[in-house]
Amino acid sequence: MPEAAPLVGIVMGSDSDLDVMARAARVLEQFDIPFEVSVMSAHRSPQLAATYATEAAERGVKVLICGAGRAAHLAGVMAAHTTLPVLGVPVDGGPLAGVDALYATVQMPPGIPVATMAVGKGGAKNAAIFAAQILGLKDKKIASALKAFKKKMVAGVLKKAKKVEKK
Ligand code: RP5
Repeated sequence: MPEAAPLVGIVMGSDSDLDVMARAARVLEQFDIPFEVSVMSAHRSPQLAATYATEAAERGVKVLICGAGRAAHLAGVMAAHTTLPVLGVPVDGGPLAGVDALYATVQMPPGIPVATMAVGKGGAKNAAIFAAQILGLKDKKIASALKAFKKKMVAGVLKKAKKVEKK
């Protein structure tokens, strides 16, 4: 069977971001959402990044998840070249532990929004859940998988509560 066309594009500024951004990929796998992963840089390969963002919608991609560290301009550059929703993940490498990437990702000028997630692995996970929520507006299977996911979280919290209460 041919592979389904990717609905989500995960892009990162460097292969050193993979440890963080792999969290997004794992979540999309759980939701059975087809995605593609690539490395491109707003600074080191700007033309590649611009072309990818410009062509993503035509290829059927619906959401972009962009992770970068340091002076993290990747999500912003992507957003400048597409009307697709762009979710930004500030990666917490570098001497400033992601604060630099957070500011660079979140402080977009009016007119070019980037939906900025939390710093690091938690943010990458949330970006994938957020992408599922966007896709779930039209896809009933994804919407019901999200409901099941929330129920599972409640069960997990109750389990933790019981464990703590026993102590
Ligand atoms: C950013 O610079 C990348 O997203 C990465 O987080 C950081 C460092 O890149 P490398 O020097 O590890 O390739 O653009």
